Amino acid sequence: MTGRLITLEGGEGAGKSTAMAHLAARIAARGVELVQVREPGGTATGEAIRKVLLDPAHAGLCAETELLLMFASRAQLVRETIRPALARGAVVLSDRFTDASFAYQGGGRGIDAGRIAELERWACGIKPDLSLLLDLPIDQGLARARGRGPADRIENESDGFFERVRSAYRRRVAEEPARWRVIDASQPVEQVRAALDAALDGWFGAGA
Ligand code: Z5A
Repeated sequence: MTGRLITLEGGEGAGKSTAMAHLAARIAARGVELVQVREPGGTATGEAIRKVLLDPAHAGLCAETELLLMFASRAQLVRETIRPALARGAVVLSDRFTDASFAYQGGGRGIDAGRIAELERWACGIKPDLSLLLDLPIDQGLARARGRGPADRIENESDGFFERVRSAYRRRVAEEPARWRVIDASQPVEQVRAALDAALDGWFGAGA
C-alpha cells in the first residue's frame, strides 16, 4: 500500500469536527487524492452501527458489545474504503480510529488492552501513519460538547470516565511518540489551526 492514513483523536468537544475541514483543505492543497472518513461510521453499515452506539435508548449496552460494535464498523470501513484508497495512493483522513477504542473501551471501560490489540490485528490489520491528538482539560471539552444540545449515550458518561479516556490517550502517545503529534486544543481556533498546520507540514516535510 502506498497511501497514508492520518487520524485525528481527542476527548469530547476537543474540536475534531472543526479541525477536520481545515486539515482536509490543507492536505488536498498538496495535490494528492484525499479520502475523509469518520468512526464509528463511514460506510452505510457503519453508520447504522453508529446509531445503535450513540442512541441513549441503548444505555444498557455492555462494554464488550460496545467494543465489538466499534470494531464491526471499523472492519467494514477498512475493507470497503480505507484499504482500496491506500492502494490507490490516497491520503485517508479519519475522524477517530483504533486509538479511540484503546482510550474509551480500554481506559474508560477498563477492557484489557491486549484484547483490543488482538482485535486490531485481526479485524482491522492496519495502523495509522500519523495521529494527531487534540488534548484539553475535560471540563473545557465537556462544556463545549454539552453546549451543543442533547447528549448522546457516551457523552452521558461521568467526568471520571472522561479523565480515564484522556489518560489512556496520553499513554498511547507515550508508547509510540514517533507516530503522534499532540496539539493543545484549549487554545483559540486560529492557534489550534496553526499548530495542526505545523504538525502536518513537518510530517510531510520529513518525507512521509
Ligand atoms: N468512540 C468510542 O468509544 N470508541 C471508538 O473506537 C470510537 C469512538 C471510534 C463518537 O461520537 C463517539 O464514539 C465518541 C467516542 C466514541 N464519544 N462520544 N460521545 P461523535 O463522533 O459524535 O463525537 P466526538 O468524536 O466525541 O466529537 P464531538 O463531541 O462532536 O466533538 P468534536 O468534534 O471534537 O468538537 P467540535 O464539534 O469540533 O467542537 C465542539 C464545540 O466547540 C463546537 O461548538 C465548536 O465550535 C467549539 N470549538 C471547537 N474548537 C474550539 C476552540 N479551539 N475554542 C473554542 N471553541 C471551540
